[in-house]
Amino acid sequence: MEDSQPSLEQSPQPSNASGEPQVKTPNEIAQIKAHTGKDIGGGPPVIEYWAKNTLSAKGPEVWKTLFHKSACLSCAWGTGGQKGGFTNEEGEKLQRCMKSMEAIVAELQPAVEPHFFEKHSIDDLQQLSSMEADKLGRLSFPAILREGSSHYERITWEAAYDLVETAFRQPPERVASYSSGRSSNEAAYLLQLMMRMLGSNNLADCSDLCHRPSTTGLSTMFGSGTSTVSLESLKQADCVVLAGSHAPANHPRLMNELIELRDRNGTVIVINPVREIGLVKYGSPAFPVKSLIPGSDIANLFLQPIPGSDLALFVGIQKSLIERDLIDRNFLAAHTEGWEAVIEQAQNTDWEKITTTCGIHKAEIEAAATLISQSEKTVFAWAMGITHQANGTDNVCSIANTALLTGNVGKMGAGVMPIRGHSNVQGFGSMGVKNDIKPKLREALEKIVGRSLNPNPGYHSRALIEAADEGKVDTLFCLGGNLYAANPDLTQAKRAIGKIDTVVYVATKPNLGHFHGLGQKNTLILPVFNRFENPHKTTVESGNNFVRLNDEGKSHLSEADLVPEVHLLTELAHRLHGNSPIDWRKLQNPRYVRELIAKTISGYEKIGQLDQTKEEFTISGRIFTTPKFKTDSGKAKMQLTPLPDLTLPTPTDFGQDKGTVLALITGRSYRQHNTVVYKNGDKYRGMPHRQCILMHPEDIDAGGFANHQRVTIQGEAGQLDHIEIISGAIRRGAALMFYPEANVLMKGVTDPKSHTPAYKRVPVLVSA
Ligand SMILES: Nc1nc2c(c(=O)[nH]1)N[C@H]1C(S)=C(S)[C@@H](COP(=O)(O)OP(=O)(O)OC[C@H]3O[C@@H](n4cnc5c(=O)[nH]c(N)nc54)[C@H](O)[C@@H]3O)O[C@H]1N2
Ligand SMILES: Nc1nc2c(c(=O)[nH]1)N[C@H]1C(S)=C(S)[C@@H](COP(=O)(O)OP(=O)(O)OC[C@H]3O[C@@H](n4cnc5c(=O)[nH]c(N)nc54)[C@H](O)[C@@H]3O)O[C@H]1N2
Ligand code: SF4
Ligand SMILES: [Mo]
Repeated sequence: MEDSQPSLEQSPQPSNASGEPQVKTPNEIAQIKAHTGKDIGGGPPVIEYWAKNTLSAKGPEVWKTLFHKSACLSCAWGTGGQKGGFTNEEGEKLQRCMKSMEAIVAELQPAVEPHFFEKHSIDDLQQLSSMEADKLGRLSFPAILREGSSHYERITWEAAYDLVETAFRQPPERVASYSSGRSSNEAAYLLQLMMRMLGSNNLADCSDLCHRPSTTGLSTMFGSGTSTVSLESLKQADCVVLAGSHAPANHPRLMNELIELRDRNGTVIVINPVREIGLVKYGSPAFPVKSLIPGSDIANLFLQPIPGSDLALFVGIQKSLIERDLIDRNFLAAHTEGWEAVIEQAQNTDWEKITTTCGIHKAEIEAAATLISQSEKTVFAWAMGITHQANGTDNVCSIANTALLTGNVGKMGAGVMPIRGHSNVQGFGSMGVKNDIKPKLREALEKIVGRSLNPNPGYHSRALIEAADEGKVDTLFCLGGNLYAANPDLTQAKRAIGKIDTVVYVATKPNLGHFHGLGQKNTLILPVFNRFENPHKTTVESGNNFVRLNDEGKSHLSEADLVPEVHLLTELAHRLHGNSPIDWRKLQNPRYVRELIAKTISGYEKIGQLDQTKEEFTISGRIFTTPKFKTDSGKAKMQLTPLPDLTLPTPTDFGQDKGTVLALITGRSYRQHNTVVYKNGDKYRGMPHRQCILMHPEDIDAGGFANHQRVTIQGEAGQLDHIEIISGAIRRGAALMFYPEANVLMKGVTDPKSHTPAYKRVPVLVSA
């Protein structure tokens, strides 16, 4: 078995032995259907879900929320806000997807039963699955688990504030926060200001586990770390390259843009080791007649690289463009730096090395290059398949290099577009929630607080876990999220958080972290209103750099003892910092927070007038419609991107003499939001429950396994037993499982430039 491992993964896909470009055919769709019973993504099940929920007893409340003037809770594609629940920034209607409703329905659950925590010990709670934890309902009163106690118990807000205040009065380097991108810009801004005034830059954030390689790579190259493309601009593209994204499940409205692109004869190139059915054909409810039932064709070209090898594929595309003189040398000379070295790098990398690294035939790589060169305006878009790699930042740079070589950044209809995750994750970054503060922001904040602030970087998410594991953290304040289950190596995450004295979870619903990520002395759960329930207006920022205003709302939980996040943070900051130079209690009205944001956050000037104008806006200085970038020279700085070494371990490395070693992709099922599972199984991939591993039929045969056989999956950090093999449309040598369950398997291997974990290329051993 050992000998056959590398070639298993690295041989180019057998279906393309002829070297023909790999375009989907009715036959291939039939193959996927044979595995999954599905021949399109999206389609009628989406409508069934809408009907079921909007016609149920909860229906009126669901409709009310859908029409509430606030941004969708779910993903950062962004919709809703002042234009109304179903309208995007371009004024187009029907821009709400089933995922949006799924998130709303979860928030509209009744409260956790008042005596629930008295009846169930922490041992009981630790038996719950992610889905069971979420289905307990909404958190509705503050609770604490004290050292030596077996049960969470109710606590008053006053007692909770006292405890948290005391916990924060530690040396600043021993205090840390973690945050997740569903809270508002105002809450995010307050969090970082409160922490920085303490002297702590330990502002770990979920983006560390997500798009940080995009921010790192794009900032280096363009002086701006977000998408250079607006929705308006995307609508003018004639080609989209979509790498490492499962948009049909995670950014469904983006699929409408791809359908419209195909309708105007544009081209979609999909790069994904998994032949996701929705990226082949997708039925969108936004186009009920032409698309919903028959499905719309999405990919013109579907390339299935080896997990973690996209950089080699992009260098291959560059090489092919250079060989045929299809690059834009005038553009490069005028608007970029370092282009000669990038060209030289591609020229000096031989085809053999490129094709064996990415596992794709030269002819297919050339076909992709040809399609890009034939297009006037190409948008290069990507998500976690690109960033969740040990060379995530280099991956991003290789994509941006390709875009620059073809003159595709700095004009309408073209550019680089990281597809962001959480609905306000990008806003958190803009508000300065990151462990390393930009000098410009520090200076602006120093003016407000009238003294100097700590310039040294604090802990990002992985460093936080490592530091906690070394006993260097006393207090952890989590504004949303699930630090425990989002991390690699759950055994380490649990142990590390367990060494922190006080852990505070500000949350709307219970999750695995509240039951496994327990502090050594006190663990507090502090319940808050969600976005559409706050008694005041808040804002969020989409991945397309559009700022939305959320109206005030009302919670269905009339008896609940909840506070707004802004209130919680200002109260805590007031206790810690007093009322001068900042009057924190005044900031309980977030309109005053917006005034501070306008003064200190570059590009956000318009937020200062938002309360008067209600005019949602695109952040200035980020959408590049001319090739003038925000670097010191105004030119894009192209980067060298060395090819990765993708050698897999052998069974012996796992302490076994047989079994099949695969490169495991861990990601989301169709019915989950990050660590929160809404429903088991994934119909579109033919995976009936969560304890499945998706494998190529030939890997199943070659390993002596059978479809549906239960096997053991061993990783470097842990193992999972009784996992069911599911034969599916994935390339040879790769496999796919769902997170967070799979996070017991992997060690925290990270990209050295961004510190983001390599969740998408986890070496595992499959054995009977
Ligand atoms: N419904 C729903 N929506 C969500 C979320 C959710 O959980 N549920 N989460 C939100 C968040 S925080 C995020 S970050 C985004 C995540 O959105 P995605 O990035 O789309 O989510 P993943 O499930 O991580 O899937 C990544 C895709 O990358 C592919 N892939 C894996 N490895 C590679 C590789 O080496 N190369 C290439 N080219 N492709 C690869 C996988 O097969 C998969 O199709 O979605 C956001 N939106
Ligand atoms: N193996 C593997 N691991 C991964 C990934 C992967 O693809 N594979 N993906 C990574 C990625 S991209 C990300 S972003 C992380 C996600 O990591 P996190 O953002 O830490 O986790 P979530 O599951 O999104 O957090 C959900 C919780 O947030 C709370 N919440 C929801 N709304 C609100 C609100 O309005 N306010 C507050 N205070 N709390 C709220 C609820 O209690 C809910 O249970 O996971 C990462 N981990
Ligand atoms: S695509 Fe994203 S932002 Fe748009 S409705 Fe769906 S979940 Fe919400
Ligand atoms: Mo994410």
